[in-house]
Amino acid sequence: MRKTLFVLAIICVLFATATADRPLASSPQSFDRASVPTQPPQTARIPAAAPLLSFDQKPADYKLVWADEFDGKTLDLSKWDYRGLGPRRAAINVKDCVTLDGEGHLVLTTKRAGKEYHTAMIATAGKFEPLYGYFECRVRWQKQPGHWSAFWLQSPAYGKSIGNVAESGAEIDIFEYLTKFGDSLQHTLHWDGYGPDHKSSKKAADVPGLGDGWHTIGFLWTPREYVFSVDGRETWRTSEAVSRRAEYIILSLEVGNWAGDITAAVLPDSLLVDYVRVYQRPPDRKE
Ligand SMILES: [Ca+2]
Repeated sequence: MRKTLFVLAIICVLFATATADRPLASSPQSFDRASVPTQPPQTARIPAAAPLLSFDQKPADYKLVWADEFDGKTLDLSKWDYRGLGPRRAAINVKDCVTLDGEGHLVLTTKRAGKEYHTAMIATAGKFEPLYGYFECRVRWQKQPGHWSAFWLQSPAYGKSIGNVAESGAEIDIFEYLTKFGDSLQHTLHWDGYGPDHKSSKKAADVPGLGDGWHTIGFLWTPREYVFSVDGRETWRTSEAVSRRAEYIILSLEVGNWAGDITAAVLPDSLLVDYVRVYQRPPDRKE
């Protein structure tokens, strides 16, 4: 009997050791973990696509200032407008390609319409134009070639003052996803207009498992730098081309050869967006 109790005690000690919280060894930076005390420890075996296992990238004192959870049945026009209705690249932006599925998701769709292609773009221009903050969205990618999805920020003064990106702002592509990228997406910055002075910088983020399922894309914008993340893991940090003016949010699908041959696509095909959330430091605290 005493031997049995001794063995049980050893098993308990081993179990407690094995389940103790471990440091996030894969974390490339010191995110604030204090705000997510209930999340389980990460292990190398958790696939990147696993939901809600990532830790919190936003600074601890940031507060939610704007969000769309897409819980309604139609696009909330107090927050968004249809953007660029009409021809754009190799498709036509139409309202009908922007829908909500009634299950909490925005659905941006590319579809055939006779010999044309219809697709979708929405923006918060004139309705919500934040300066700095932490931006996050949760998405499920389109599956077909010939179109790409993007979550991006654009400046109303883009390119107006060449050589002064702080004043003019930048196009900040928080993500661009093409199915041909597979388990990779692209973060891209554009500034100094789209003409001869145009400049850009980009980073491919390779994340195992990225091609399937739902993913959370984060972006922290401060006066000093940009920090991008995918599923809670930092993927790019740069102080290049930092905009210091308010910008608006865009969600889009675009049709073009960059993404491959749209004639080979099985359509309709959609990008699903679970939410867009924006957090900022309270105004009484200096950014
Ligand atoms: Ca939702």
